[in-house]
Amino acid sequence: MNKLVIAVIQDKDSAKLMENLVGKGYRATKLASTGGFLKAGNTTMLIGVRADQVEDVVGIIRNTCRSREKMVTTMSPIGGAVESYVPYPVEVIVGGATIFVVDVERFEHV
Ligand code: 2BA
Repeated sequence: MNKLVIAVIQDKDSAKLMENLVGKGYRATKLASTGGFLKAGNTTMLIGVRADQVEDVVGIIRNTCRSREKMVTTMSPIGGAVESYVPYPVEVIVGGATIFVVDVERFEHV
């Protein structure tokens, strides 16, 4: 194992992704995480693989995780003054998946 695939995905896709990864013989760890922008729960998957398996794993993530529209309510000031704020709904498209592939310097399984 010399690569670590870190994928931030939506909670709704996590069970299916884990099933698809484990079904193909990959090992994965699921972490509960929170997005900085939406301040809502999401899921981070850690998947340790060989370099030649990275594209397969990224393909599984791509085929399993869907992007979805989410409404976020931000507080918007009226008239530029700080005294009155109104809730202001904004639509964002949340991936799919945000994927990082990093080199693993050392791997021990004891
Ligand atoms: P959140 O930070 O909660 O972001 C959720 C969605 O909000 C993002 O979807 C994007 O559509 C929007 N968004 C985020 N920051 C924004 C900003 N400054 N202005 C306007 N819209 C913004 P995704 O891009 O698909 O990201 C989904 C989740 O993946 C993020 O949740 C965060 O937990 C993670 N993520 C994304 N990029 C990352 C990065 N560079 N490093 C670490 N985590 C990242």
